[in-house]
Amino acid sequence: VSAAVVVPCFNEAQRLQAGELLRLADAGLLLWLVDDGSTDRTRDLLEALRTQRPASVRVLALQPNQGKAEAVRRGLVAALGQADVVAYLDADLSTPVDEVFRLLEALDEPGKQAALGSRVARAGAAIERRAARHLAGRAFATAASAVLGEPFYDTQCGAKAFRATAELRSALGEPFASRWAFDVELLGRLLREGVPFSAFVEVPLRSWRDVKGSKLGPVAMARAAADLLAISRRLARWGRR
Ligand SMILES: Nc1nc2c(ncn2[C@@H]2O[C@H](COP(=O)(O)OP(=O)(O)OP(=O)(O)O)[C@@H](O)[C@H]2O)c(=O)[nH]1
Ligand SMILES: [Mg+2]
Repeated sequence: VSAAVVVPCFNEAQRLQAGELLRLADAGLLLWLVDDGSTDRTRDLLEALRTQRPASVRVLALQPNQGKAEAVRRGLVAALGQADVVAYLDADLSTPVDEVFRLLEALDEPGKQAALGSRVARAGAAIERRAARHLAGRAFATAASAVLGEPFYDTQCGAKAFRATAELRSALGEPFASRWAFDVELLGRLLREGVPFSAFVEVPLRSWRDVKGSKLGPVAMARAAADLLAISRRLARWGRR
């Protein structure tokens, strides 16, 4: 199976870990690095990676900054034609590279179309999230699963993989209305396209950590909550049709 991994990058010059990212390329995956209108040296760093692995690294440069939702969507659309499986991964590697391989393995199970990293704090795993973020994240995830009408445990993890199906293509057909809760919108769109809940699998991560330099503050979190309401209304409207 060929797989492509989209990494959205906005001013990531400080956090980018070239060596780790290249492990994906060296494992035979196609890397789609999306520069989301960065104003630091991100673009140069991404181009340098492409020069190092011309066969397995692509750079998509968006200008000006579009936001993570659009950066991920554009990357996935670009990757769709070239791979059987497309994934995305936060540039700060809060979710380590090795977990991507576990997501891809989960998609090998018959009938699975989407594998979602799930930050389940549990014995035997190292899920390091500050208490406040953990609580805010749990509250958000609970609301998100209510909106979707299915018991997803963690909609917001920045690592997800999908089979490149016609349903995915339609779900990515137009920009997300939500800038901050686009993961929820994407899952909602897939369900709406007829992907059964049983085709999703959440993979409890072995390791995840908060990486310093997050650009998501309380304001963005409030916006994400507001986005949830809007997504809920849109899904309800669609349900009535
Ligand atoms: N904040 C932000 N991130 C962007 C944007 N465009 C792309 N990204 C990427 O989105 C990913 C997540 O950004 P982070 O700043 O780490 O967000 P975070 O607060 O850690 O959020 P979580 O990891 O989802 O908890 C990174 O790969 C960013 O480079 C943008 O416009 N704003
Ligand atoms: Mg992060």
